[in-house]
Amino acid sequence: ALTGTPGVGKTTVAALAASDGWTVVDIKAWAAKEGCVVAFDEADQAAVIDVKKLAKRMPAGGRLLFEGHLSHLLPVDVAWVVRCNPDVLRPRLAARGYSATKVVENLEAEALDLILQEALDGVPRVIQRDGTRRSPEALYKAFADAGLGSAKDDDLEPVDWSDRLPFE
Ligand code: DAT
Repeated sequence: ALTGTPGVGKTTVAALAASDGWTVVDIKAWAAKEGCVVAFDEADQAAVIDVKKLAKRMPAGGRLLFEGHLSHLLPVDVAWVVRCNPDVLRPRLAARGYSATKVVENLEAEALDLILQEALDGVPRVIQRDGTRRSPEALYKAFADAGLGSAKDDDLEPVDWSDRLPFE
């Protein structure tokens, strides 16, 4: 799984992975195709995906990379968690036209390690890398170089943006 808070750089890394031989599955598009988009959250302005139903439709084998901020909830072997300093993330989210509430929610999620914690709860091996000061190419390489062996330990580059909390 290639996961992380919206705006951290997942899609950018996914494009590089695709050109390096990975089969990339965009979770949102795949969920729509499988009839697993169950609602639209108006407040969140986001599709609600039935991840449990989607998990039952997981294709097997190959170098498959599931990309999206819910991908770590699928029964994957490894999660790549992309991180980004909230100061850098904020203008990216604002540029997407997100509401002020949605921007703050995502910045809080990033500073609280929300996706990392979820990934650690459910995925056998978690690799975390900070994309804040890395080019997309360097970021992809940082994940690819960590290897994939499911027996290996988690490999978490430390980040701490808790001093930025709270956001407004
Ligand atoms: P995500 O798929 O996690 O929502 P994205 O790949 O669409 O994020 O990237 C969000 C924006 O940030 C986009 O304008 C590209 C830019 N970006 C992504 N990775 C970057 C990096 N390593 N350095 C600088 N900018 C980056």
